[in-house]
Amino acid sequence: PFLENVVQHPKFLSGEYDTSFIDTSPELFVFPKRKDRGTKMLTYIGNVTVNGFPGIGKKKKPVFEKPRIPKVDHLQPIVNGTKQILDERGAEGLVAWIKEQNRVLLTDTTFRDAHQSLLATRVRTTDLVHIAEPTARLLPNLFSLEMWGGATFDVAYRFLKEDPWDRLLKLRERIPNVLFQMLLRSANAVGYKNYPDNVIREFVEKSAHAGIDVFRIFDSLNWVKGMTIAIDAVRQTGKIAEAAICYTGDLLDPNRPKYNLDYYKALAKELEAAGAHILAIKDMAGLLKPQAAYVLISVLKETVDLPIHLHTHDTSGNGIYTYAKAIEAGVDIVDVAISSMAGLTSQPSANTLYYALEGTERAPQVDIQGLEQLSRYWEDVRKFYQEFESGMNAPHTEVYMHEMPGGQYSNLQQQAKAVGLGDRWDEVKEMYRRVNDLFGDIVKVTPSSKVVGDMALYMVQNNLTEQDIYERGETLDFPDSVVELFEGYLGQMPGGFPKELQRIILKGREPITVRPGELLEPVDFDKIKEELFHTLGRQVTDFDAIAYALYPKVFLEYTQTVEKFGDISVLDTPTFLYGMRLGEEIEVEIEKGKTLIVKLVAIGQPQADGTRIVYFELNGQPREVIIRDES
Ligand code: 3PY
Ligand code: ZN
Repeated sequence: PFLENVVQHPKFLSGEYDTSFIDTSPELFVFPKRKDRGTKMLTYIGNVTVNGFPGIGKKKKPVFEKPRIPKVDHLQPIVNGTKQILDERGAEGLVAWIKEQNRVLLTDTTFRDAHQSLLATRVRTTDLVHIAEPTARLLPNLFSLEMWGGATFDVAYRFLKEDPWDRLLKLRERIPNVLFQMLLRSANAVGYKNYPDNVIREFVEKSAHAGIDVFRIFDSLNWVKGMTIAIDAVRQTGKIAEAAICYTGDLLDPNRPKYNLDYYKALAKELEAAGAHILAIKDMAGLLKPQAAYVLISVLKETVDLPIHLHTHDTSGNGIYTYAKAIEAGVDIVDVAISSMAGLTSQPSANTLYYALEGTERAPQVDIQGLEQLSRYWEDVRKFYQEFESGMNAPHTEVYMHEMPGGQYSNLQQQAKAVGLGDRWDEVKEMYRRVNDLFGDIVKVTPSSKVVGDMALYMVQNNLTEQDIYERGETLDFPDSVVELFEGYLGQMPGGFPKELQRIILKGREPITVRPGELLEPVDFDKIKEELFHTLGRQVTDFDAIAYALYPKVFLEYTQTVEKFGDISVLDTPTFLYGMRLGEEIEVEIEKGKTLIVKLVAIGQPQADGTRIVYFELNGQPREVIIRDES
């Protein structure tokens, strides 16, 4: 182990060491404790059985059916797809190929936005891995699979205690033929605040290297200046820079002129000039009505010489009609989800769109039987996560009033409950819209949507009106996120910030008007690696260093969990979320070819010190673990 520590030490690797290296590096003598993976795993299972899972609590584990995995012939070669087109012809070649297609192309969001919007982003890597190869075989004609980014990165470490990079690598290995797409929040990367430029560059470079092909890049205020570093970084990697315009307001409403056709045309031209390969229209709340879609797509097709990729959410129930009109107007690619993971706050259903367009010349090239088989799998898997459903179970046209993004609805609802406003939810939604108007009609998407949500909760909780803000604002303590927005730390707003409100919120402080990245010190990744090596006592990857740079606290908590319980990403989801029933037996494949058989035999009574003994059988041998009962 000593030699292993030496050869893995960042100083050694970088060649920056001399004869004092060993004497001045005590971490070389820190050896990893001998791992007993079995005991760690039983400790996790015992703990979740006794204490429950965050967000679910202590619920009896339901009996779930084994998910129906489509039968595919593993021996056949996997059919080539868009990934090979990009690899062989490069970014420009792929763009030329898209333009040659007459049929509408499809992006499947099931692996990312669909579960971010329906299941609080909780779908785990194991459930994706099990359906990866069938997806590659059944849907080889997809344009792309959106499978990373947005909230999936943070939630993986924070709640699922697994490594999102590992997810990317595992899926890439199993899906060699379809482009992998991610959602990148420009200077906010996959976080909620602006990061230094070198963090964005490093993140993009390593993501591309690990398997991302298409980067959908948006800025939460549609501020193109805030997108330039990300666009440039993606272009440098040879991958696809898909720059997005976030759609907001109501294009055809003459009473709402701020976000009109001229606004979108100007933005589209700016993004083309900034180096976009593809233009995305990101309708994150599902506000783009059918006729507006027709007008917008028709005009943008004439404005720029880029393929256009449309993203919407089906919250209002109008999604398929909006897509039909956009397809009529010549949109190149649309975002859909497998039907059992589609609709409501998620994307419109791929299966439904197939039937809507059947027999027309723009019908997508997709195997409907494949979609149906995949839908059965997701129908089963979705049940594992039922505790994370939002409770919305019918079209919700109110979205045209509050304009909340698909992914925010259930989140803000939880936040409202947490601060005791659960029974005033209708007021919160209405206040969300009023805050939008107070802020001068603002684009609402992560993280600007979070700021609007924070302000709405703050105003409802303190019974404040717009008038109170103007009259008593000097004495009010606004949420930090609100202050940061008005300071300019998320970038600049279309048409500028409302001046008087800005003055009140900043209480005399001057806002910044430059790109926040110009003011932030670059992150020293070598230093991070050295510090992490010291803290974790193990080899540190580039991936770890990026994760730490993005969210140090979340990443360290994740590593502590892994230290305590081992790699729990290998557990099946029902066991991960609910633990085990008495007498139940499960199999856990901890590595290829190595399976543990675990049986829960008994749970002892609480002892005087607040612990319980949980009795298992591990591969037929009795094993006990001591668990602190937190109730
Ligand atoms: C995200 O940033 O996570 C989004 O999905 C925005 O729509
Ligand atoms: Zn979305």
